[in-house]
Amino acid sequence: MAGFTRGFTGGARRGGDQRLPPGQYDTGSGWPVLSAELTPHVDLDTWTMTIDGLVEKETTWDWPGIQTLPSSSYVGDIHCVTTWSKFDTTFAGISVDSLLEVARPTSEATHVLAVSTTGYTTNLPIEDITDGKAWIVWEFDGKPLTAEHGGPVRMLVPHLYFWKSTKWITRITLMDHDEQGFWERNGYHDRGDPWLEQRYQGDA
Ligand SMILES: Nc1nc2c(c(=O)[nH]1)N[C@H]1C(S)=C(S)[C@@H](COP(=O)(O)O)O[C@H]1N2
Ligand SMILES: [Mo]
Repeated sequence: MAGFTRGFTGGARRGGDQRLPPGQYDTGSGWPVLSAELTPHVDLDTWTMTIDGLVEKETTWDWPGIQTLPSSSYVGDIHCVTTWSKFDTTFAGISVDSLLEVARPTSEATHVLAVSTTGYTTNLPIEDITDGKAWIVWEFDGKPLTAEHGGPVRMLVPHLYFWKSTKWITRITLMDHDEQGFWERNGYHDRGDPWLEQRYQGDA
């Protein structure tokens, strides 16, 4: 059709899909479950969350203790590397910043390993979990987070691919180097920015 170029059409479509990172589709109201391990039973009576490694004050919170921290929520999108994205999610819990404020990372700390009760791990640069970019959450859409989705308590790092959001979180260890976690050792990217399409080792 006269007046339209391929470039214009492509540009218009990109404009319409602005919320979708490259290569992703909108999964709609569904929420797929992706677990490498069997869903564990985590009892809140014995649950703990620890910040350790390169910190001034290694600290462990129990369930009543962590709820004394200021509540914080995330409203927005999540993106899984298997190409689904989910729009307008609402998670509630606390900001990782409130934990680090207490534990105080030393100046040597550059990266963290987020550790699940199951042994699942993922690595993150410290900048990706500070300044309001990461949460420890226990509610989804105003209801307790279900076990299959990481309940009672999971991590949430929504600006990175969702494998960085450790389910059944129990520990964040501060380190002076990057150390690959479960999926990173299995070929996935060390950082995982969906907008840069950092899916696999070797991607930009
Ligand atoms: N402990 C643990 N956390 C995990 C995973 C896992 O297998 N085990 N999978 C990751 C991946 S690949 C994704 S996409 C999300 C899936 O979360 P969901 O099952 O709530 O959708 O959790 C991430 N966190
Ligand atoms: Mo994923």
